[in-house]
Amino acid sequence: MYRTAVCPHDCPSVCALEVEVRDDGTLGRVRGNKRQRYTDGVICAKVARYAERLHHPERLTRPLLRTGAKGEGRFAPIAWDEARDRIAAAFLDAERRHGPEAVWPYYYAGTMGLVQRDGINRLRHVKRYSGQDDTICTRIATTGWNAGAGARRGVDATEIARSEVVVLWGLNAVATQVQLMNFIAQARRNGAKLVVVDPYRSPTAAKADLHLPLRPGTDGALACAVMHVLFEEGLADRDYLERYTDDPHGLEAHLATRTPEWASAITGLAPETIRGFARLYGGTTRSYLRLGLGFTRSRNGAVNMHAASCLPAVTGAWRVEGGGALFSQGDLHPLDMTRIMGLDARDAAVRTLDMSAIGRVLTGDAEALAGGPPVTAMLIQNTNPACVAPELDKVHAGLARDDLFVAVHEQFLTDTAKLADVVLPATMFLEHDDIYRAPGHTLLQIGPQRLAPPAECRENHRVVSELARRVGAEHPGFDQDARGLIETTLAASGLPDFDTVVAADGLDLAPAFAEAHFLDGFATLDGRFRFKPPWGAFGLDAAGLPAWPDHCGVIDERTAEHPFRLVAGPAREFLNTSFTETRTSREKSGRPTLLIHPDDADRHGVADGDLVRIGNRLGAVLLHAERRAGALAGTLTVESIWPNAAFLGGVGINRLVSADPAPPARGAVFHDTAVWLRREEAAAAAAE
Ligand SMILES: Nc1nc2c(c(=O)[nH]1)N[C@H]1C(S)=C(S)[C@@H](COP(=O)(O)OP(=O)(O)OC[C@H]3O[C@@H](n4cnc5c(=O)[nH]c(N)nc54)[C@H](O)[C@@H]3O)O[C@H]1N2
Ligand SMILES: Nc1nc2c(c(=O)[nH]1)N[C@H]1C(S)=C(S)[C@@H](COP(=O)(O)OP(=O)(O)OC[C@H]3O[C@@H](n4cnc5c(=O)[nH]c(N)nc54)[C@H](O)[C@@H]3O)O[C@H]1N2
Ligand code: SF4
Ligand SMILES: [Mo]
Repeated sequence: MYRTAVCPHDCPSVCALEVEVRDDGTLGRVRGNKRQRYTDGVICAKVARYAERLHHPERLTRPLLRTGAKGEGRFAPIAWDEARDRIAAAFLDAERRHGPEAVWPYYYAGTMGLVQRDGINRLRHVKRYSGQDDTICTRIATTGWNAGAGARRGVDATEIARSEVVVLWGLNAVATQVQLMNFIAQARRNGAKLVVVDPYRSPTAAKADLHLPLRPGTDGALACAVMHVLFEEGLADRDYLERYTDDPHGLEAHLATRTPEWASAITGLAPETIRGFARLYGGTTRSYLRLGLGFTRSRNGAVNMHAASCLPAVTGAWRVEGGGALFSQGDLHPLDMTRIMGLDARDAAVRTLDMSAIGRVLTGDAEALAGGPPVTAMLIQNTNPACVAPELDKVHAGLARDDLFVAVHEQFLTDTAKLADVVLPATMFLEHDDIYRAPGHTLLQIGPQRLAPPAECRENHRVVSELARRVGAEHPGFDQDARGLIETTLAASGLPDFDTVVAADGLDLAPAFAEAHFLDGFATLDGRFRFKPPWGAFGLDAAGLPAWPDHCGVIDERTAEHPFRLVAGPAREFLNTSFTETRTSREKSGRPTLLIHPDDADRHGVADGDLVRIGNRLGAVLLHAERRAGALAGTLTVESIWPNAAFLGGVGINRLVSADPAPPARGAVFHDTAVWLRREEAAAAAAE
């Protein structure tokens, strides 16, 4: 029998699923729900074989207590009561010694379900534990988008089917958002062109009519030169500009010197390529700009996102169906999250720690600790920082501290769980209730429990609520079950109830055409798109940011010592580090591989399959090379995020990634890394 479900993984698509529940209560096939208009029956291959993950023999099913040294990975099963008591005792002890800020609940979006993901904050707020600044993924992009448009919403992605030009900017849709390729295929049947802006020949770039392989971190320059050409060649919509934007004349004057030749020196793209792109983009208003996250993971990412988001305001593409832009639908119809997150108990005076700087926080960096006490106790849910966070060596050293107690609630013994004192087994999405919104589309969906949890697995909400009781935290949210929290949240948000939403395959929150296209005005104070953003309003660190769209030269530039730029993006068969535990995903992904331009490879005597070492001030990483054309010389790419053990040196690619915050509002700079490279003799490498 097929039952409806919602994919919980950290993916903008948040697909509507149909899952086969077999008579024996196990999971059979998984397919996309054709009735939901965004998913339209299309899902990714890794979730289509979900039974491999859900019924995995290595899945955690019992609480574990560390028996060996930290990080050694030796554990013994214990009873839930004992596990819970140990965590509660450690939290109370930390509080007694250093105050509640010594406890740091840490989480991210391993599940996107609002109850199971965000509920940990209720415990945090009620207990005044340290806050978490959620900077690891969307912060830079959100800042840059909101600088211009004011709110995270935009043109429905299904309109792509009616577009004449589709631009995927820093977005690897084949790997990270497969439905977009479905809509793009429909548009292309009517002659639409696909443009991909990406430093490397990603699987998506390989399918493009025009691929712009610019240098990483130079998108602001490209966007400026495109706008320069749009003004110069009469492709700007002056009527739209006067009605809907803040200062079009100031922008045009500023762009006078931002020529394709100027941008060519920065981006590495030929001036004629930039002109060609501008003419293609400006030759129609049915141009859809789908702005991804990849190009924002640089120190200048907010400025670059803002610059790119200016394009449809210059051509007036927002006016027509199939025209305009989308970064995220995250701000459509805000939900009242008070009950789930315990917002009514929040104390703004409690310190907030930058999650991306977890390595610095746990190794006692005073600035990262915001002048407060050390962190000595943690509960980690839905995230694997020992693999995915920047400055991995510091993360590992911090998590291995003897005076730090770490509980990890997980589905598998991840790199982070291996460093824990207590490991708790978690349910998977089909084993609990939750409610989901989606960055990539407009549907609010509920995924009801469809299967019984195996052995002793428990959902996040239950773990948090039971821990709350033992540490003396009181809030009505701890007394409700997940379904109750969902009902409360829906009612408080003025929405229909649980059963109604499930029966309807989700609730479509899509606004009317004019609102989606910002034709009633942008979400800014005066309703105008801002070419000249008030950067200071978005964060404390706005001093060096340019007043207008521009190239902002704060990236980790190449130097004689570090002549390459490294992009470390997601891999198709993994979802961050999820699915790295399944055999099929691992086999299809091969091994950690450095993609290198053939000219660079020749210069360094590197052949396919050779071992190379890349490094910077933070350390070095060893991996196998593959010669791949399609990027500019000087750009290296690794499709990751492989577990640490997959690397010969035992530490993953984020050893090289800095935890420096991007201005003005923080955010992790995963694709902003200058490195050196050398070919390694196999014997020396094997000795590691
Ligand atoms: N299969 C799969 N799907 C995923 C994930 C995964 O790991 N695997 N991760 C999920 C998560 S958490 C997220 S946040 C999303 C992210 O999904 P996307 O929005 O696609 O973002 P990224 O994958 O980080 O980067 C996309 C592309 O940006 C390129 N890029 C890097 N630097 C630059 C630059 O300076 N300029 C430009 N123009 N492009 C640049 C990268 O080479 C990459 O191909 O995907 C989600 N979906
Ligand atoms: N080099 C490099 N590093 C990156 C990135 C990159 O592009 N390049 N991307 C960054 C980005 S955008 C992100 S979002 C992060 C993501 O990094 P993570 O947050 O670590 O990624 P996930 O693999 O999505 O989820 C982590 C864990 O959540 C667990 N989990 C899933 N559901 C549940 C549940 O219901 N309960 C519990 N307790 N656990 C659950 C999974 O088993 C998984 O191990 O990585 C960042 N790191
Ligand atoms: S991982 Fe993304 S594309 Fe795959 S099923 Fe889940 S939401 Fe859809
Ligand atoms: Mo992410």
